[in-house]
Amino acid sequence: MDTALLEQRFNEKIDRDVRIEPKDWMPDHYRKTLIRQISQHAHSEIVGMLPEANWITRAPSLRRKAAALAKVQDEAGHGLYLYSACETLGVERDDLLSDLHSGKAKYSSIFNYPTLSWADMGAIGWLVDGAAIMNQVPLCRASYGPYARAMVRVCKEESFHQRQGYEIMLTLSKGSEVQKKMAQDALNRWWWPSLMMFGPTDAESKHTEQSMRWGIKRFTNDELRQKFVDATVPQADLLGLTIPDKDLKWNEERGHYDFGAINWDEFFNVISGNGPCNKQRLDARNKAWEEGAWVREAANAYAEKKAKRKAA
Ligand code: BYC
Repeated sequence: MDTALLEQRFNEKIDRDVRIEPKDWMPDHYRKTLIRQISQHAHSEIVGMLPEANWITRAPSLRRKAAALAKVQDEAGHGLYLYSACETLGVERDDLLSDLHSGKAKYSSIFNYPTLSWADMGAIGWLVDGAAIMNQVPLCRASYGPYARAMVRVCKEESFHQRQGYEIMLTLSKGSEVQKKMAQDALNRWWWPSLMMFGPTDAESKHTEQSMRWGIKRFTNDELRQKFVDATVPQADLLGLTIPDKDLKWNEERGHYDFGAINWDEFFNVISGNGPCNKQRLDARNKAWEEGAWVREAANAYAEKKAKRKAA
């Protein structure tokens, strides 16, 4: 069958909202866009484990420690589902990881900020996982089957993460003056980076238009950012905390909150590798990769031995 006909069939499937599966024909650009987005997402999950893992030993109670451990383990699992989904597109996991380790591949800007206090665990769960859910629920309807199916489970776990984060914030904001101050300070530091997670404005976004046409993305970056602000402001009110934006105001006419200007210079600086923790995060991933070499070797040796025994 010639390429034009294959492309026509592919487009018809997209128009009818029929899922594209690994063995189906797909345009090269569609495949590459998926590999880029899914691998960046997978990297974000495993780099996202680092700022929180830092607090497991310092969690203030056994209950908090167990929840933090479960959350970090879930993130490792999300990384695995996503690397597996990416492999169905014909790439090798080792190559994806090597791009992460060399600094070539991107991962979410948010994980290049430091976690300075316990309240940051609350703010990350509430805001960062909250933003992740806002972005990822529509991805459960993405046009590529393995990605969409991976997202269903990821979103269920993310909603547990968001709730545990909000509960930490609730406890702190109803606690002593010092605890309330910690919660406010964490909100002050995480609010703007959380808004940046949704990516550049629609006018600046390189990939949105094509990804929307292919049903990889279902909403634009600005649409999701607005949904997040609208959902989160009442949650901050309930906590009795103040969002650090003097321009934040309900707009009766639009039926949305207006919010202040985002510092896009900061965002582009962070995604170019110059954020406060980029180097630390990549060093930690590289160290984990090197120190885990014996596990990979042992697993390979075991698999080879098993295959030989089966063949004998
Ligand atoms: N950070 O054309 P655009 C999580 C890049 S957290 C870094 O709009 P696209 C978690 C973008 O890659 C989140 N880079 O791109 C939560 C592109 O660069 P390249 C992970 C960013 O793809 C808690 C350029 O800027 N979630 O899961 O249409 C604990 C232009 O952008 C960012 C996902 O990855 C950013 N924030 O839209 C643990 C969700 N934003 O590739 C883990 C899936 C943009 O041309 N991904 N860039 O060099 C998506 O939905 C989309 O990829 C994005 C960006 C909305 C993020």
